[in-house]
Amino acid sequence: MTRGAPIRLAAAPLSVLAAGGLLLVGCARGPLNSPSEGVGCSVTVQIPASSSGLLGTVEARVGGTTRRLDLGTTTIPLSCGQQATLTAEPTNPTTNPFVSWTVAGQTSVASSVTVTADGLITASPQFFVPPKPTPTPTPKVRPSPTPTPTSVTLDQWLSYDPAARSATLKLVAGYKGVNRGLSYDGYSNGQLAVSVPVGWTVVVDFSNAATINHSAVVVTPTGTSPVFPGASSPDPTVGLNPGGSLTFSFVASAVGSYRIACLVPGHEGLGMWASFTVTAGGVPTIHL
Ligand SMILES: [Cu+2]
Repeated sequence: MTRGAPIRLAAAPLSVLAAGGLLLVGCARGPLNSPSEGVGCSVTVQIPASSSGLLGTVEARVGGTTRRLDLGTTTIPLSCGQQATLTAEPTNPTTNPFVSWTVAGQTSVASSVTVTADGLITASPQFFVPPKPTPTPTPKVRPSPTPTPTSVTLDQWLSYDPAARSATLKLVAGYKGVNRGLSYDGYSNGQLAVSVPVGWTVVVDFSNAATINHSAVVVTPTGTSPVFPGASSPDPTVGLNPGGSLTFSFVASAVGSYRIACLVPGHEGLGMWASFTVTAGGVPTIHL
């Protein structure tokens, strides 16, 4: 058969279809039964493209010939009045079961429908596509707030923790041999002046860098005993051995002007004392 073959060959379409061609003799006019030419009858099967690919087998049987259809749009010319049976079988009935055929605007839930070509018919199968799971929103990571510094370091000798209301004072007796070792942190005669707010805890890291024993005690200018419980290195009149170190702590529980003095006999009088003030408020300070 050729395109010039007689028009009304009712039997011709099937044989041509079987040969895989689409050049069918129309039922109306012209050599082609193509919708693009606006002539004749056909069924156009549209299988929507899916990201999942073809979800099932779609076939069109015309007469005794079955043709498998692929994704997209396939127009099968028919003789007007000719029937075509459209079948859709899901590849995976569990996840993508067949839903319906839509033929000429009407819906059929049967997986196989027979249409009679009375014009340009469109048909489309639908397979169930499970909805995509809602993506779990990625929890927004909140930028952690800049941590409040838990400790403020004023210098190498004094730091404090406002939240804990605690100050740490490093006292090195005889540091660098200042005042023949009768000094704290390199200062004597009250040149080292530390203050803390009342109620704060003071931790004293005391070490002895001198060649003789020394101690450290919070006293009044003329006192010989600690003004706050615990505000003394042990056995202060004997003192800590050279090279030794220890820690003691106390609560600065009363506002006032005090000293940190060495109570090894004679040392305070030779200048081995620092100024220690308990203030009514504020934050710890150190002056050198
Ligand atoms: Cu001393």
